[in-house]
Amino acid sequence: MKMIFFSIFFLFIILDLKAEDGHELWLRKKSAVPVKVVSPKKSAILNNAVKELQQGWSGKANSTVKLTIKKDKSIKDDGFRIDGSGVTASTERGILYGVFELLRRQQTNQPVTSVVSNPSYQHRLLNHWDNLNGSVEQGFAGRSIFWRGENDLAVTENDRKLWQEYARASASVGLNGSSVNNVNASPLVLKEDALARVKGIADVLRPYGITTYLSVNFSSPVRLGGLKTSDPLDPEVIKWWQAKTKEIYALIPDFGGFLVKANSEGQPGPQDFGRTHADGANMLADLVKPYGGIVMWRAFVYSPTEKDRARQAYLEFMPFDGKFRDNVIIQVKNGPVDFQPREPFSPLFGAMKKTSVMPEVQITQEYLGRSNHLVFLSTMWEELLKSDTYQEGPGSTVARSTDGSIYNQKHTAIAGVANTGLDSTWSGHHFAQANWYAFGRLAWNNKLTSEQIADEWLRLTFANSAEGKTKAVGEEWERNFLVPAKQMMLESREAAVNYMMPLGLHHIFSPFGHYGPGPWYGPKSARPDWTSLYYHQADTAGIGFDRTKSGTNAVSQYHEPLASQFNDPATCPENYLLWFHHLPWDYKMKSGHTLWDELCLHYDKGVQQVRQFQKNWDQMQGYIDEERFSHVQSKLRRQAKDAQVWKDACLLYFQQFSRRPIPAELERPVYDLDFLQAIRPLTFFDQPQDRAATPQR
Ligand code: BDP
Repeated sequence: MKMIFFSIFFLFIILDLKAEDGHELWLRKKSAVPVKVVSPKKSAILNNAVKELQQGWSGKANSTVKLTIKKDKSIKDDGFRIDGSGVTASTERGILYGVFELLRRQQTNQPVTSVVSNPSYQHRLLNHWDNLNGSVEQGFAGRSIFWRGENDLAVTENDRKLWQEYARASASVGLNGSSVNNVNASPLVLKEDALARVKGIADVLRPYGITTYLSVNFSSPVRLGGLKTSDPLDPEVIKWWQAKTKEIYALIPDFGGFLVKANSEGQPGPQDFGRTHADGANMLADLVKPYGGIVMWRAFVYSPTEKDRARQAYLEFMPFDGKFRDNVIIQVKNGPVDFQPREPFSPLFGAMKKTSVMPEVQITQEYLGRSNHLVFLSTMWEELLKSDTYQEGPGSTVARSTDGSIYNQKHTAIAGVANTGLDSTWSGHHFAQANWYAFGRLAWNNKLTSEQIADEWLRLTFANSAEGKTKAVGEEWERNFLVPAKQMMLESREAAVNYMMPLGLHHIFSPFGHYGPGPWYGPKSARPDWTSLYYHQADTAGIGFDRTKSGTNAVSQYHEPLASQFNDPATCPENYLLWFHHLPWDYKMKSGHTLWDELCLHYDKGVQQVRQFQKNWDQMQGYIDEERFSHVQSKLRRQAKDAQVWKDACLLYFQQFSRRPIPAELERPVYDLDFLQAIRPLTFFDQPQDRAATPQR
């Protein structure tokens, strides 16, 4: 008897824990009360909206919620109005987003007052860098959710279930597009059998209002079609793309369009045939236009011969401003180099006034500790969106110059490089889910604060997950979990900048996977702009990349007053100082410290911040379920080790040039430089106890 009792007891615990493996993201099952929903008609999207209300209603029991579709001047695109009677929108998608917003408000204890909400961007996309063989470029959460193998393309019930969960999660934060394969695109994605799978994906995403897009390889006409050239002006090439486009739209009538990485990092493009980015983009744009499709053409270009990588996209794209079709959107990474822990905004924002320009941010943490480090990226994107370009006077923020507020763009859009994979957590770290969530929320409303986003996400993701009732949601839970966890999230990106690359330093990674430090990396044989030495330029005279007017003059790509501000070390914001300046080690900082001392203080602070996260987290035990608690705890331990490695590696390496002591009050390095230069931090410190492996699906 006792035995049976205990077995049942343990079974309950197991079930309970399993329910909180993180797979349900911010959409954990809620205890709903009955609600009556009046829907104008039956349709795939509306049925989902009704289902969400019935599953998640926590308002007054037996209320009636009316869903109304009608034209209304104040409601745009996918927007909606919520009021006492229900949700009104002009599209079915709008109803779905309104329903999710209504439920979110209920679940996060926000007042459900009358509200009209319109999205900041028309197209809100996740870009999946997923390969057909099932691997994910810069993916740190297991294998692809979309692809298993080039010869394993049949769609299974499991696929459909997972894609549905994915689509629901994305829709719940307002996202409406997914490009489902890597920008380093295999031509094989356009083969008949692969397209059949893409149709399978599109059919599952559609009922959640998600449009499907594909990345295409510019030399597909040669590599797949057997043509002699992929020259975008060649009539045969155009014919080939036209037939392909027709084939795709026959399968997927609401297909969104193409995403293209051309003449970048070895990818083929129009320049291979003496043509321009505009020639290439316009050719594809003309073909998808009759179907209402768009082309997102990436501006991520740089070559080994340009003296400053940060200048290249601007130099290459500005001459074509106004030369692109109105259904081409130039997709620009947030910063001029490559998703570094901190970069100033790309000078293309606001500068291309006659072209649709969309920001691309990276949700997957390629340069921010992968899925090992807790780094809430919302603050980074908020910083980007609020950056003032001054292009049309003060207040011309990146947000306003890309969302149609300033320029008359035919299309507005934003993309985030996804962090999803088959890991049961989806994102490899429970807190990395918050970055997917935050991206969607900011794409919907680029004025939201990270504070609000973190607050919502924490409540939705963790509230009432503690097994013991006493610690479940309430004032105590808010004080002892919500507040410190939010604080940690909001501080986490700055902490990562501190222990990795403070004061404007950038791209000083180990060549082994952009994970650990490698400020020493710079073999003679390597392409200079793929070495750390190129970016930090440290010598006995000082440190930093001189992009001033007397350096590479990258500053002049910014509108005044920024160009002058960045050009002068006295007015350049200190967090961009070494991005724009090469300064002596004894340069006096605003704090009164020398540059060297300030650098030491930042690295040390970063380590201290992560140690504090650990201490705070430990005190949160019991306020959430044990499974997720201990997973995060183990990840934080790993992050603390990595932060120490970063600090020691960078300070000991740079000290060889600064020839100055580490300030006496700071903790001393614990590793030797020789040792750190000899290891690969990712694998060396990947001890089983720190791996916190989560099941793969
Ligand atoms: C870099 C990544 C590389 C991507 C590239 C891109 O290291 O894997 O293919 O960006 O954005 O950050 O195309």
